[in-house]
Amino acid sequence: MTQSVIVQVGQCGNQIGCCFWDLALREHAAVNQAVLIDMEEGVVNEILQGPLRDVFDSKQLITDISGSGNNWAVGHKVFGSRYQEEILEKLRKSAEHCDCLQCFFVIHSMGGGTGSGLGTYLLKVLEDEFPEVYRFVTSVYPSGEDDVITSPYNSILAMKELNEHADCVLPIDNQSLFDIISKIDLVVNSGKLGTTIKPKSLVTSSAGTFKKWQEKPFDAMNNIVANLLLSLTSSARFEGSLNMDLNEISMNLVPFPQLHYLVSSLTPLYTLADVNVPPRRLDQMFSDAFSKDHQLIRADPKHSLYLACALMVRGNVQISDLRRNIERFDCVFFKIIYVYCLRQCSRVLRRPLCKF
Ligand SMILES: Nc1nc2c(ncn2[C@@H]2O[C@H](COP(=O)(O)OP(=O)(O)OP(=O)(O)O)[C@@H](O)[C@H]2O)c(=O)[nH]1
Ligand SMILES: [Mg+2]
Repeated sequence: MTQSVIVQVGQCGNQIGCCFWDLALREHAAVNQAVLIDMEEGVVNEILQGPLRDVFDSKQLITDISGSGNNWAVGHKVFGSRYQEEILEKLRKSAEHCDCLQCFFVIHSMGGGTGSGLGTYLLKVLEDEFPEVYRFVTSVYPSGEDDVITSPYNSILAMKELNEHADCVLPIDNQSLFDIISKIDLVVNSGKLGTTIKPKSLVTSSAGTFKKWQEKPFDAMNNIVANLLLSLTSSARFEGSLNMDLNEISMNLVPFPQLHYLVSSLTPLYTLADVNVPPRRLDQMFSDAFSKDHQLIRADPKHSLYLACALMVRGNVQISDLRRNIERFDCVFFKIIYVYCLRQCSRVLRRPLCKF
């Protein structure tokens, strides 16, 4: 079985990371391989005092006091060179614990200083030090109304580094997360919970919000991202003869080295996740996966072209139902489709279809 080292950089990276660990630990108690980095202490200290404190190795944390002040250059240039050796040493230590290191899984935001500046500096360091190990990056992009005034500049500067030094990027748009949460709030507050949104669905469940007693502004949004990462990594976290590694996903979906940004979507979002999915629900889930309402980044692929597509299905799903749906969509707009089916996290079906 392969392993990944998770690198959580900056406030956003650490908050989403912890939400993800909370969910992952519910699924199975595993050995943790994570390095937590933030150039201010607040978020990491909170983690150390919270319910996840025993999950992280206190020797694998790196913090400073001032933060990067939402300045990409401070994170990249100042803290990058100052902490390079210390960070590398901790990354090497984590890597040594892995029998078969599959990838570095970096979580950060684009809009601040540390995650954006230092996070992307690390990608170059990882590339030099571990050229064979994939760098898979989850990047949170600022919304139009972001209160960090420098976020557009930080994002552009970080984007250049992602282009050059990441193997695969999963962009998450805070605006999309906000829209999903707003839709939920609207329905929940109108008292009409039922037909579209069920209690304990992915977005209304508090699982993954590790500080339930004191909800923070990003908790609900982070819960969605953590659920996406949970599904994405499930194939790597559970044993299974046909399971996919994360780097295999990138290998199949990235046609050219710099075309490495994936549009992600998640379903069910509004209804209760069910292990035994009836065929009609499955059909709806397939349709939802390609609708704008379920995407975690604002894009409309229906008006463009899919170069490659991966569908990761968890639960007790019949292969025949999957085939039927692939054929249904193949006619509409797919050029190439790869399907990964995860049956209770233990089986993956891979079936490339080429249609030109
Ligand atoms: N989705 C999400 N976005 C966040 C979260 N925390 C911050 N952000 C966004 O991230 C950007 C700010 O970056 P932060 O991660 O706070 O900054 P940082 O990396 O800690 O860097 P400095 O604080 O400047 O040292 C803004 O666009 C915020 O909207 C979070 O927990 N979830
Ligand atoms: Mg910060």
